[in-house]
Amino acid sequence: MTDSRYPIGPMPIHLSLTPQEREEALGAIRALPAELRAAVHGLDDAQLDTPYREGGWTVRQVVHHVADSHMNAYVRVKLAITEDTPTVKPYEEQLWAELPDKALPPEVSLELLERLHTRLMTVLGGVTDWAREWTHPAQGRTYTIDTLLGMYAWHGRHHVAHITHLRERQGW
Ligand code: NI
Repeated sequence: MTDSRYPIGPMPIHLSLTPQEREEALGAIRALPAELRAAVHGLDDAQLDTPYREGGWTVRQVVHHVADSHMNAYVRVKLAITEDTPTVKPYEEQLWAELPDKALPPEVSLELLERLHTRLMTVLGGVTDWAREWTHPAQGRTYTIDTLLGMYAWHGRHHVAHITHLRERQGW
């Protein structure tokens, strides 16, 4: 049985990646805006407002959530590069997903993600030390920029799969 919440399995937490794994993760992050755009292509408003699973976010909320999350990713990467073991700021993603911007057209967040990932990929292109650390206050341990790569490569695919699996199930 696959858990509809975790169509590609749980988020990986790696402290270091091999050069090959890093290239793969960078490729996934680079590809995400186009893959998310393709995942929602052609959906009408009623389809966009359909939960991807019972009790879950709508397709529209999933798209806006990816933008919320990856804005935080961008900030976390820049903090990790520019400060010594910074503590990142967690956020209440469920509450963020209920704010009034949840009703905007997905296009707003698709364009945001395209621009954001251009900047994120450019920043990542300058990283020379993938082991630079950061901490998460809830977990009380340190992670690395490699950890962020693995997390956010997974995160984009995870949410794209929510949408593509819904479309398969619905025959959309
Ligand atoms: Ni998420």
